[in-house]
Amino acid sequence: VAEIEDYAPMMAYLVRSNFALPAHDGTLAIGGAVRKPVTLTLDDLRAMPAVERAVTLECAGNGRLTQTPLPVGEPWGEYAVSTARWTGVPLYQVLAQAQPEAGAVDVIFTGADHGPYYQYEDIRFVRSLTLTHAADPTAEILVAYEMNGEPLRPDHGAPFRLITPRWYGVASVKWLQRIDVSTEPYQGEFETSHYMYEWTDRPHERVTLMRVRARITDPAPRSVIPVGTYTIRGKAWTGTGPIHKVEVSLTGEGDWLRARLEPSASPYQWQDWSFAWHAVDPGRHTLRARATDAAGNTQPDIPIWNRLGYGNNAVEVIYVDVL
Ligand SMILES: Nc1nc2c(c(=O)[nH]1)N[C@H]1C(S)=C(S)[C@@H](COP(=O)(O)O)O[C@H]1N2
Ligand SMILES: [Mo]
Repeated sequence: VAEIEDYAPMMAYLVRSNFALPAHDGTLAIGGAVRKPVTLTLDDLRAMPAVERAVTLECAGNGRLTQTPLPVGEPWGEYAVSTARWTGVPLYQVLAQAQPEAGAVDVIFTGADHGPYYQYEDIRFVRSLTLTHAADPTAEILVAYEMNGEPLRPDHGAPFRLITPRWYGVASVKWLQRIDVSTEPYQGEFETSHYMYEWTDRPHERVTLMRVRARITDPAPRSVIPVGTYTIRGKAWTGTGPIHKVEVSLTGEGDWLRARLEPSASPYQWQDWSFAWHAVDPGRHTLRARATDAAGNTQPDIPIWNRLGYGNNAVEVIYVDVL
């Protein structure tokens, strides 16, 4: 999919790591509640049939800055989402080699990175998925070793990482070092303490699927455009896709007009949308874009506040001047 490169105008590919770049010994150990523990190298993974998937990853802290009061955490403004082509082997095939035991419930993924974190002197980056999800061929989770046709770069998790489609980026564990099958539900720091929605009015929830969201990529906020027809363009994505519709509002009043939506180029990749705006009135104009997905989810007008500021998918509002 050559056009992946063209997405660069939206933003350089994001890098988000909780710790310093780790050393990795080049092996991936699969153990725990399995009948046949195995250790694989990059060559072993490359010897298995490769698959390639275009996947959009968004950091769950994307857009945190627009929440009031400002939540704690990395102050992501608007740029923590991107799409790349990932090559690797299906996770279910890697798991099948080790033969999970009957009665196993969770699969624990350990990254090679570690360091001080809140009350911990030294903690590793660890995340889990249920065995049902991890071993489901249709979930299309990858152990990926290439990004856009190049060996994975150190920042992005070399030599190999998990790519978990539809979920926020945190579920795509980089510098993957161990996969352990567990007969107990896993309760790690990075899924039960951080990466939790701490709602004010209902029970806390784990951060899982990406929430539906549209972004305007053109025009840029605060730009000046000439009187005439201007094609507004953007991207829309969701963890419960595909996107069903994108609407724009041009007055600040919430009079929603249907945008043209391109079909998905792949099931896990953002979709392009556009709207031909007859920008005939000089002056300042407010533009909004709102997506609705196949599951009927749409975007709120105001971010839904949670203490750690995750999953902000409020409608984007920009203004431009027509001259
Ligand atoms: N081992 C490890 N994997 C990790 C992280 C991390 O800190 N350590 N950060 C996660 C988060 S929060 C995000 S958003 C994505 C970002 O992936 P990228 O840096 O390749 O864009 O990696 C995820 N995988
Ligand atoms: Mo993230």
